[in-house]
Amino acid sequence: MSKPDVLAVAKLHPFYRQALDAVYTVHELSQIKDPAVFAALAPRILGVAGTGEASVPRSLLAQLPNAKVVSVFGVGYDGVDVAAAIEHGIPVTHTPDVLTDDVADLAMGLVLSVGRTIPQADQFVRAGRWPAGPIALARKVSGARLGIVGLGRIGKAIAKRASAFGMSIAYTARTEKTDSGFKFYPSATALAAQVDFLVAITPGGAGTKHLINAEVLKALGPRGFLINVARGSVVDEDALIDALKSGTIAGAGLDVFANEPHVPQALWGLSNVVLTPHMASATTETRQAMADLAFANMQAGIAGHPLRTPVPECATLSQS
Ligand code: NAP
Ligand code: 8YV
Repeated sequence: MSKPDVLAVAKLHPFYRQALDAVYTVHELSQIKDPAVFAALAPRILGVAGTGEASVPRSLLAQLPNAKVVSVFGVGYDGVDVAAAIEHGIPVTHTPDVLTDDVADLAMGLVLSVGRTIPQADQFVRAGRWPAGPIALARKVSGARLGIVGLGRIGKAIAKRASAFGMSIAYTARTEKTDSGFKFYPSATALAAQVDFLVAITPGGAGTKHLINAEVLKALGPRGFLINVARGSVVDEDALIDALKSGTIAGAGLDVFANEPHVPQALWGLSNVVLTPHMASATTETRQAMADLAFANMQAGIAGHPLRTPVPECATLSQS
């Protein structure tokens, strides 16, 4: 008997792909070049598999009359046109919580890396420069002021870690969290002016595009560091490059970029940045947990069972 068909709209992580392959026939959208072939396949597609960065536009959803779920391997789902998915009665799921610890760990790793210049120090030793004299002094992290842009699941986990470093914590978000015990600022600019390290950890998409702009960077100031573990779209990358070059801010730790996997060459040569390749959730343990959850959501969606983790906008849709 042939296996049910699902559509992969991005290169899937092997853990997710292998789980899907065992039960479904997985068709890779990027490999279907002939519109007639796609038109013939489309009515058979029961589920759509994507990643946190994958694009699932209205035009694609409109061609999948029998799709029952979009299962995203990632907590962010800014590439999915959720309004269109709801209109077509296709619930969207994602993988919250299981990656929170890892992303918060990497955010703190970047705070420590930029503050204490750990990657630069590694290069200093490897380049044989130590015998010629000591490395330049770094910045103290313990006790410094941390600002979190987006106090959600991951933002709170970052705050927990930073508290253990004796950092003072403030934040901005769409709404004040009075039970958090942290000081709220109504804008990223107001927050940036009061902190040493500013960490962006919001969703991507239109609502947060260039939330961190030239004005925010100016407020962060020449002793301030920016950490971005959110989405590349959240930061105005051109303004950031200008700010890093001119000394408007002290430095940056960046896990996400506007046009991944391409990182502007202007950033490569800057000694005050630490760059990582969108790897905040990339541990074996977490990627397995994400794959298990994304697969469970796919199976539940196709079987018409309750979804494990629908995105908030689809919570009611998935119950009907
Ligand atoms: P979450 O629990 O939904 O938290 C999102 C937070 O962002 C909320 O506090 C929300 O404010 C805030 N926010 C949304 N729009 C905002 C705006 N315009 N201005 C200020 N704050 C805003 O999500 P999460 O699980 O923490 O994940 C957050 C994001 O991290 C994901 O969507 C993804 O983009 C990113 N991420 C990146 C990686 C990576 O590999 N680098 C891995 C995982 C996640 P309210 O609470 O007031 O609504
Ligand atoms: C993943 C992410 O790297 O969860 C997210 O939103 O950005 C990351 O965990 C990504 O989804 C996998 O491609």
